[in-house]
Order: sequence, then structure tokens, then C-alpha cells
Amino acid sequence: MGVPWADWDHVVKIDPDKTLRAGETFEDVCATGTDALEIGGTTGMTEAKMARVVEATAAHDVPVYIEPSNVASVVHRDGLDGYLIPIVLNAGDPFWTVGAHKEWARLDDRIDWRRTYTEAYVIMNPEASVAEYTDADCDLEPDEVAAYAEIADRALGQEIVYVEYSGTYGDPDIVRAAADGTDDASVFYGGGIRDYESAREMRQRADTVIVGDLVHDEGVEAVRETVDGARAVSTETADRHQ
Ligand code: 1GP
Repeated sequence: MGVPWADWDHVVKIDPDKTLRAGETFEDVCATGTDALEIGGTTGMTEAKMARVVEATAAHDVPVYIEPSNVASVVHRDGLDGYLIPIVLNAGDPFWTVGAHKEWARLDDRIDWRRTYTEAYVIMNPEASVAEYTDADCDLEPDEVAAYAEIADRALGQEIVYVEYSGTYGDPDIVRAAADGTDDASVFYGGGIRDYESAREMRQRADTVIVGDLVHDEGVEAVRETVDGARAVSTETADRHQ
């Protein structure tokens, strides 16, 4: 696979509306060993906040992607590696599946399609603000999640299926179901990863785990543990194949 995320075990998602822990810098975040930074959040987003974080992170040698939740938060900056655009498969409002994207294409004449990728989201935590925003139907059985993943991969040509439990630790069986539903697409998992074991458990089911709130709430030492947990799985897999 020639996609940028082919070797990503772990990604830190930075919310530009939140701060890092006192005394910690983006250099410290990059030094955790994470494979990439995704910059994006659901609420309180402005172009200025997004730009501030892009500028602060782009100087380090970890790839930086922005994940704009709406057209107002797309920024173009040197040093940005690309754009990861959410497409919410189980949104109640089609604005979040294709409507916002249509507006973006209409208003932005600088879209760099060579570095723009989409993430087919399945939102699973009804309490998360992203679920509220998108009016997502989170009441899904594993076979429905597998079917969303299959349709994303085989019918819609999506290269990433993102199982999103933002703010809470998800059901490993649901993540497994998404993986079972995909053939070519990579599975991203995000939500409630706070330590070595949770990162390892979800990385056993998903290709890449995303760690968000932890970096803001607990800081880089805790994030480093999750990197180790996620990476342990790819090391175990590589060992098995030797
Ligand atoms: C949020 O999936 C990410 O979009 C990560 O979730 O903040 O719960 O780690 P957490």
C-alpha cells in the first residue's frame, strides 16, 4: 500500500481548542514516538486556532495532517503533509456525509487533491459532541458496523474506515467487526485510549489507534505508554512472520 498511513500504529489527535499540559510542547508530543499528528476538533474551531497549531507542529519531523470538521477550519500552510477529511457514514444529517464537502469544494479553489484523503467515519458514542453535531445513529450492532465498513471499502472506495468512540473506550468486538468488513481499507480506532493495555487491545483489532484527549489531560508520558502499547502489536506481528 502506498498510502501515507500504511505504517502508522499510533496517531495523536490535537484539538486546537484545547491546550497542552503546562510545560509541555509540541516537540515533546512528537518525541513520544507517535507516527503522525492529526489536528482537528468538533467544537470551538476557528481558522486562527487551527493555523496556530499547524505552525507550531510543522517544524518537527512527524507528519502533520489536518482533519477539518467544517469548511471554516481548512487552512493551507507550508509544512502540512495533507488533509484527512471525515465522511460520516452514519450521520442523520447528510450535510456531514457530503454536504459540507460540497460547500468546501465550492468555496475553496486551493484544494490539493494529491494530499487530500477521506476517512469514512462510523460514530459510536452517542454522548460525544461529534455524535450530537452529526445526529449520528450510534445504535449499531457489530454486523451493521461490518456492513458500513464493507460498503465504505468496496462500494465507496474509501481507504480508511474510522471507528469513532471519541471520549469513551469502545467495544473491541465492534472494532473487530469493522476490520472483518474491510478488505483493502485501513481501520482507524479512536476513543478513550489512556494506557498501554487499551492501546494494545485496540491496535490488535485496528490498523491504527488515535489518541486524543489524553495528550491534553494527562500529557506526554501517558501518551508515550500508548505508543508503546500500539507498537507492541506490530512488533508481535512482525515476529510471528519471521
Ligand atoms: C477523537 O478518536 C479521537 O476524534 C480520539 O478520542 O479523545 O477519546 O482519545 P479520545
